[in-house]
Amino acid sequence: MAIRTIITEPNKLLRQISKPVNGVGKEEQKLMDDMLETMYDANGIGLAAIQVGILKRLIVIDISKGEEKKNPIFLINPSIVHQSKKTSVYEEGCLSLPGQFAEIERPAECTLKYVDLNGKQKELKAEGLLATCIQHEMDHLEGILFIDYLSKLKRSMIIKKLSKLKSSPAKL
Ligand code: GNR
Ligand code: NI
Repeated sequence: MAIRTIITEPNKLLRQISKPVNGVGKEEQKLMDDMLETMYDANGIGLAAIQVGILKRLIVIDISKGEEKKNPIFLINPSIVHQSKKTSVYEEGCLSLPGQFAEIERPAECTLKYVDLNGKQKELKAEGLLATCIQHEMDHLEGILFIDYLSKLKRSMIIKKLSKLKSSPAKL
């Protein structure tokens, strides 16, 4: 296992569309292992491969809290088959937008199809924080970030802040 570097905005890679994976082999398993370790190290609840610079439709998620038993979820080539009309609002953060948070409205429930670490087709119905996290991660696969749901002004302010942060020697 290894911790990989998380790409932050502004970076063109974060706007790329990730490519479907053809089967689950050692390479994918190793990468998802690294992604999980990288996510835990950064205290995140989800991570898409594109955030470590790999254009593959791979996601790791674990919304368990500190004391609780770890509960990692591995999603390969996920696709949403149903989203509820009912929505919910969560304050979202993103490891690729360090220090930035905003309330985002999304469908409260979603059902998805995906391939698991063993290459098996699975279905999952999610609600609450898990549903929000899944949709946030699946947006990454399409090159979408949560700031895209904010006004143009708010979005450009956040990007400006982050580019300043990158160029300043006193980095966070
Ligand atoms: O760590 C994360 N927290 C979070 C909180 C609310 C909604 C979504 C997320 S995902 C984020 C990690 C991340 O950037 N995943 O892409
Ligand atoms: Ni994110």
